[in-house]
Amino acid sequence: MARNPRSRGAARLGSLRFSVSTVPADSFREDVIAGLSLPQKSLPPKYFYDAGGSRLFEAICRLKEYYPTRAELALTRRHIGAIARFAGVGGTLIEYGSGASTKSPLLIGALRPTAYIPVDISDAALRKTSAKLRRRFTRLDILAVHGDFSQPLKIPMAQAKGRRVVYFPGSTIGNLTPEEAQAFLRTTRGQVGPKGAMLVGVDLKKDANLLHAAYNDAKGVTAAFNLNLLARINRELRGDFRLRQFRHYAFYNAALGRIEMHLVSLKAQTVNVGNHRFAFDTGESIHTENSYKYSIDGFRALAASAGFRGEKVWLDPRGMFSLHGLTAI
Ligand code: SAH
Ligand code: AVI
Repeated sequence: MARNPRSRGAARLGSLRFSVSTVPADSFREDVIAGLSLPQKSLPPKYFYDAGGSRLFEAICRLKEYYPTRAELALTRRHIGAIARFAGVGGTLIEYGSGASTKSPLLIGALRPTAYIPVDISDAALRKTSAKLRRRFTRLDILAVHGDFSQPLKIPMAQAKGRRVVYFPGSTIGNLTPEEAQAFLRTTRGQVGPKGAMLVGVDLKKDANLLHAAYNDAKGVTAAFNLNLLARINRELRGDFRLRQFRHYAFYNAALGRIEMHLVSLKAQTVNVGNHRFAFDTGESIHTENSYKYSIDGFRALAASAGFRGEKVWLDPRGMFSLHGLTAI
């Protein structure tokens, strides 16, 4: 007799579905024109991540100077049992800024969620990673959302069974201002509900020399990642930035507790983006990214202001990086 694949005892296969939330087609153009019109020119870091930018970020993660990925991976491996006890098994795992999902397989393996919802602005990274996870976790339902987490998002919550756990690794929260981070945490608190939890990877304050090295690597991969934003503007918005006439510049701003990345104009020049023209003085910069570094107590205070209790914190053996386990207050 032929076996019915749906009959009891047969392994149930998971599914892979994609949905699109908020990624308005014109927002890139509008944000670039608005940002380059400011007295301190600036561009939102979320636009780093086209297909090339996502690949460059993965190359950054492999650099010897860029410690966050290795440190977070080490702490996740070391504490995975305690992390799973904190987050609980069998619920729904929602990951913001999933990218290459380097650490999520560890979490999926230990938490055994019924559904995994990765959310990313990079369609290329989201598709590649979701397909990879689908092959590895054949029973898991993957509901991939291509969307911008700085805007209201439609997460397919109807399919979220059990406890909701939001995972936000990589210190991507550090790329938000503390005010934006607070608003994001508040929204997340609403999403997970009173019984939910959040796991947030947060880079820690440390010796400014280590920070400086991490964002000024010897191979120039971080510089290429930063300059790729201008190449993307040229390609997608009819820009004429000459990449050789801009230099990557990153430094630790101790007063504000953040790495700042800039692109500095090496000469007085004008640049066109579509029909818009922008003048640059020699040495004038475009501010492209902040990467805030927190103390453990500083991050707990931020989480508390958004309705989360800092219940647990795990560190890597060198105390470089933290993973916070938050529950609803
Ligand atoms: N979580 C991964 C990747 C971190 S890189 C890790 O820990 O290694 C940051 C990721 O967040 C990228 O994949 C990028 O595409 C995504 N991202 C950045 N800003 C975003 C936004 N506003 N909305 C959705 N995804 C965003
Ligand atoms: C994704 N994000 C946490 C990285 C960071 O460290 O702020 C992006 C990055 N920028 C330069 N190098 C890495």
